[in-house]
Amino acid sequence: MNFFSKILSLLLGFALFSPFINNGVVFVHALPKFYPELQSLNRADDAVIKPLHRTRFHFQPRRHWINDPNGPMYFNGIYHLFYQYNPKGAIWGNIVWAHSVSRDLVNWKALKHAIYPSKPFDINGCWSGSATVLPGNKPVILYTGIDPQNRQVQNYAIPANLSDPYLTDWIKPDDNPIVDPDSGVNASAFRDPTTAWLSDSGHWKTIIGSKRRKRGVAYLYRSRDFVKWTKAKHPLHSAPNTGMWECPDFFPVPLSGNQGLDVSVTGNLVKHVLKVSLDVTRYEYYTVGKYYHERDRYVPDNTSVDGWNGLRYDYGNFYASKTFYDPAKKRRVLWGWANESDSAVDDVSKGWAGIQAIPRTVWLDPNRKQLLQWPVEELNRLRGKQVKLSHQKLYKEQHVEVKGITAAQADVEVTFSFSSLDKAEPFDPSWVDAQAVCGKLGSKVQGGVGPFGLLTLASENLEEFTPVFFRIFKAHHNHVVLLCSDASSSSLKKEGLYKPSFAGFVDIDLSSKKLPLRTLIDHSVVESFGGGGKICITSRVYPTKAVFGDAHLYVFNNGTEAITVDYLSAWSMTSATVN
Ligand code: DQQ
Repeated sequence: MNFFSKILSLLLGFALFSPFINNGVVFVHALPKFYPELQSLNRADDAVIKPLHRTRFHFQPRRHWINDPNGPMYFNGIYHLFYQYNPKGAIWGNIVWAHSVSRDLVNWKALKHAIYPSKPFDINGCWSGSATVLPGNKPVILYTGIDPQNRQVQNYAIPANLSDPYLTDWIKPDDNPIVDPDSGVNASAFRDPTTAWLSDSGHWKTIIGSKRRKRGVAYLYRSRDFVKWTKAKHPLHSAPNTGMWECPDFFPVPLSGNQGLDVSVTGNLVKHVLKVSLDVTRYEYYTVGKYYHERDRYVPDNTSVDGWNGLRYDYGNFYASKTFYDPAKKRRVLWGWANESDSAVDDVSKGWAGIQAIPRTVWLDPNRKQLLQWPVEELNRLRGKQVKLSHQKLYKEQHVEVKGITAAQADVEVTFSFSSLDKAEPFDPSWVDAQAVCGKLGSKVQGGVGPFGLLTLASENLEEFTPVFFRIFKAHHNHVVLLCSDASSSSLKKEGLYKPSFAGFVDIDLSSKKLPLRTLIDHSVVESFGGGGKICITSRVYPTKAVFGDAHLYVFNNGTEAITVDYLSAWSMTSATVN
């Protein structure tokens, strides 16, 4: 889909964002919309929280609105997750940093809010930011405050008591703000400082997301003491026509292996990744490239598209993401926000809105052109009853039920195989947008090799289902693999739902004639990892029939080429203890 049709589909479907038109270009609103009339002054209590679509092993607070993950870090054996939270209602507003802690990234304990508006430098909001653990094991948070003039300024906060294992209380020193928008910077587009890295020269460096007209920009700041910051002459990176860069993230990955690295590592044995969240599309993209640390310039590799059509962590509902380095397991872990796809009115009536996707380990694909992602290994501890299938043939128009697990709360790993690609449908070179192809062909239009995959959250008679499936096309010189997570038939509810046919093309070697897929199903979220983590898609869905014990899971094939389920393992997932 081109930029305009992407925006249009957002406008048609997504009630949360309202459009405005500028020079003939349709934009969606920058931040989530503020609905003064829907802000409740009374806390919704547990009695009014609607449990129907609440997740059971994804991160969410007990009630109200959440958005971006903030300042994730590991400190003295404990994982911390802060997040943007509205303590007063289920829509965006009154934003504070809520705080939860965990020993395993799966079970979480809620603490009191860590940072909330209280000083002139953040009186109108405590927006996104990051944590950096300074030498001597001292965490510091950098975050964006909204000041009385509604300017975006950058602040720091430090733990009140380093010997408190939970770091419950945070102090915002009086020398804040530490970075003001200077005259060359748009003060209403200057936010979301990254985890800082330390250079050989002894300078700390951080980037702050911004825009100059329509150019997305990552401004670079340097400091020796973490308090006095100076803007570098040049941004670390910028790209034309990408609009505001929210929540940038910048980190090294080793050239080989799946270990993570501390953010300060540079050199010839690493590449760097720069991710930005595009305010205009509400999608993110990242590039893999080289960081020239002496000049503080980042240059994407020529294999990485720098712009709207760049690589995405997730081709579905996943935004404002942030990684952190976990020194305990030597891995880099990615958090991302999966917003609701229902309406603001639905959210108010549910009493809650927003989840975090399952934290994912990320590392560089051996092809060095993209990242790979996989749910953190600790999630496997929730796996309960297991059922298996093997060597199951699926002829065209066939679906087979995977029985014996809780299909509304499950983890499924499957490898499909096919014996030939001869029947692959021709690929139309004008199909640049995977989501449009998925929307057009879906799972119901018969293909050659595919569509085949899973029917998740399916009602018994398939009035409702969310298919996650591959479809393989024959292009001029190669084959093109599409992964779709199609919400168009996910719910019988007609009004107020955004039901996109999310999809991405995946660069995958088909010589083994096998395609693996892992899908996490959790009541209102279907989170898929195709090709061993080469492509991820998260959908939010709201079934009315396929709920709890009435949800079913199937494998299916709707292509003329027979498909084999080489091996499938599905587990009922037990519920995590979340907040
Ligand atoms: N959310 C925060 C901003 C950030 C945006 C405000 C991204 O700091 O740019 O809640 O979702």
